[in-house]
Amino acid sequence: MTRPPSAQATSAEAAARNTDSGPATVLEGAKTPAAAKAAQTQQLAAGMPTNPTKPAEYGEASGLAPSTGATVEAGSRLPLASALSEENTNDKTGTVAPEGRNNTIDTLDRVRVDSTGQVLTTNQGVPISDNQNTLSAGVRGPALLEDFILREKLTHFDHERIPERVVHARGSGAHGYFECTEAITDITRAAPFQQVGKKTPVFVRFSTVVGERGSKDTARDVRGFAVKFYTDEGNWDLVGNNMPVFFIQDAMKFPDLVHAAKPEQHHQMPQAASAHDTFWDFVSLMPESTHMLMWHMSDRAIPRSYATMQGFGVHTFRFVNAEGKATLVKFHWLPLAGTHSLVWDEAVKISGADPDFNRRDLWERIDSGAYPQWDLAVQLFTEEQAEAFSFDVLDSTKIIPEELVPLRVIGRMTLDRNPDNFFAETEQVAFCIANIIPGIDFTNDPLLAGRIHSYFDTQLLRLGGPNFHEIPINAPVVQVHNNQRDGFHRQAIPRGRVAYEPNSLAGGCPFQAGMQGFMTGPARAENREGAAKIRAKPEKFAEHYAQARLFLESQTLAEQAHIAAAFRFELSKVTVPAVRERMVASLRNVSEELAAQVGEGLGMDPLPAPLAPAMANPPEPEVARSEFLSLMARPGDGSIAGRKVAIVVGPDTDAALARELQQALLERGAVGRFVGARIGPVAAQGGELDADASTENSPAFLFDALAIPGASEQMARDGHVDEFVRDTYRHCKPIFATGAAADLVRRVLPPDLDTAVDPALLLQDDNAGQKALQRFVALVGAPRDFSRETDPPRV
Ligand code: HDE
Repeated sequence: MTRPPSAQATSAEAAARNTDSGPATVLEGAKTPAAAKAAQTQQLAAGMPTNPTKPAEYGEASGLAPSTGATVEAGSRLPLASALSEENTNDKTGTVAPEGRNNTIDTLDRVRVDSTGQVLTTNQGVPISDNQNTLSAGVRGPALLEDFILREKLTHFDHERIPERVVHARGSGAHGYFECTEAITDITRAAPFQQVGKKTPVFVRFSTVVGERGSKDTARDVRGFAVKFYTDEGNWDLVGNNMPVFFIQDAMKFPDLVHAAKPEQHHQMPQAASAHDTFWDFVSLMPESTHMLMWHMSDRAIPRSYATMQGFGVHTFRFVNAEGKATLVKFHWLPLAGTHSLVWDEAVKISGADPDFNRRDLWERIDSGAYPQWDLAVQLFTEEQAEAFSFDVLDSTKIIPEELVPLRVIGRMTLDRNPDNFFAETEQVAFCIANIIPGIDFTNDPLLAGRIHSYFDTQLLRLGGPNFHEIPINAPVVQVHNNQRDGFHRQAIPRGRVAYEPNSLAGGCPFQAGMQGFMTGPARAENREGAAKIRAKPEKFAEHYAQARLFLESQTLAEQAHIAAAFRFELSKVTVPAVRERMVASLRNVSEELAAQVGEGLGMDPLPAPLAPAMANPPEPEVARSEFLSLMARPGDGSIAGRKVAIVVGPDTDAALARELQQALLERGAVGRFVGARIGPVAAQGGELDADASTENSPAFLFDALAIPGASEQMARDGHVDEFVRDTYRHCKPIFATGAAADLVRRVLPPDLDTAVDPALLLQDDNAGQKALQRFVALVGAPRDFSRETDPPRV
């Protein structure tokens, strides 16, 4: 039976209002939005009678060149809406979802809060009339449960903490940008490297590994160097360290390593230190850690500043170009300020006087315009080259000496903005080694594989669910569109009813990107196709000592002495002699001289027999000594920006010289602080100086150099000033003293010391200090001259 058209229209309009069932046919040219939506939805679904890309999913060809997803354009935005009522807007709902946009992705401005001129409110936006008093029944009466304002405030406070990172808990972050200086489009299609001058925003977090969130900065430890690139093709996280190798070769050993290094489980001691039994017990049983131990015992483990550390991606990665051709790559960050470290005695003292030493330094450098900068360099090499090396490039306990594959600088990173809020940014930032972008790919390094799993997993717990990518600091700068839904703290409100793919009801959107998207490189030479499932290590992983020796041999004599002293110190803290002996037995495989020095320092006579190496006939290493591994190899550009100088002042200070020095330092981006016996005005010779630090609150080891422009009786009687001279001298930092202060310095130092031959000791008997001033200023940023050092120290 045919119905009159008007009756058909009426039933179509009626059917369109139901959310279940529906008519057999849909009316074209419907009048109401509901019927129009039904008609257009039908049109959309009919536009995709089959899944057109299905046949292309099969076979190797699809693996090599996946197709772009099929889409159908809707007649209007109507059929893609969640609800017809989206047209009814108000101040809260806003308007309909802007076309093709995800507004949770935007600059951080959308979440920055400025309370200037605003009244206090609850978390519901209700103005708070009284932020001083709990609601009570009468002035002296009991507090009332009804006080939702108090309860909200206390409850939020009770929940302020989140779990700290299992490792790298203590960290400091900064914003900045990466600028491409060489486009390497022939090697990779990765977005940051496509165009000279292209800037990619970054957020960087530096950290120590072992200590808890509130621990000291200057512990002997590896430093994390994690960089999040917010690229045009999504976030790329290069989560590296300030040392190019690692303790272990397989992720299976990571929890063991961390448990051994953390405070011992029975009494939770020591905090932020590797100098204890369980660490040395573990590493002495794991000879693959020997190379890393050399780095760990070197001055690299106590950096002067995050700005003076090198950074390394550690693993071998892959660059992939637009044609899909892969090149193996190692990443290096080279600080423009050069590589500079502390000495151990200094690090120990700093940890007491200023546990925030590195954090403060980073913050102050950035806020004073002395922006930390690093060049990004890559080592590029082929599978064939890798095959021929005496070591395995999948082994994270090995470097590729720069003599074998030189560095190529492709860009520069500048950190130019401190975070607004430590928790929201530095604490909530979630680095993940699995965050890579088109043009970058993994290798089969077994340590890397574990990391690809672990970082995502750890954030789920730490940040409370699967939506941590929506926390503003973690959100990319490009749009996010997918069918992942729900979970704790979801912020995006997806429009429409479709959360699956393939679909026809949303016109196929969002659709797969095909060749435009991230592609896992198909050719992996190291992947032996068809090999049996196995738990084993490649043969070359068994060689454990050649690169430990390479590192040691490549250090200056002073650096070698520091390494020996660090082993002696750390092992002297071990309470079980057998553990010490095992470690010294292992060191004999690196260097008889080092083992003898350490053994002697531990009262070991005779030395234990060398540990039996895992590989009987190791291959001859290509390089026995590298010119790039010493901290001295990269002294930097000579800049002193960000450095700090103590200018000790008192009644006989030459005020003009003190001011001139302060000015000269400031002009070069460094800070000269007037350090008095007390803070406040000092009536010096030729004018008043304002001491903003005191010898009591800012001891010498917090500074890079010491100047005493003239001395008074009072200063000569002040034991703190003696300590300034002694510590600055012992830590091999420049000292500049004029007039009576030159005598004061000589009095503090041993009488038989020939102060005239020390280039960093500028003692001017007359008051004509200006001559030496410029020399002193230049020395402030120079590598330390360790010729003063003796063991034990004389001063
Ligand atoms: Fe990490 N590491 N790691 N690591 N790592 C973490 O992730 C892990 C390794 C590094 O500033 C954790 O968010 C495993 C090497 C840095 O937030 C965790 C293995 C290198 C940071 C984790 C390694 C690193 C971390 C803890 C062995 C240098 C701090 C909290 C397979 C290349 C990032 C977190 C930041 C943090 C796991 C080894 C660097 C637990 C399983 C090698 C810089 O996921």
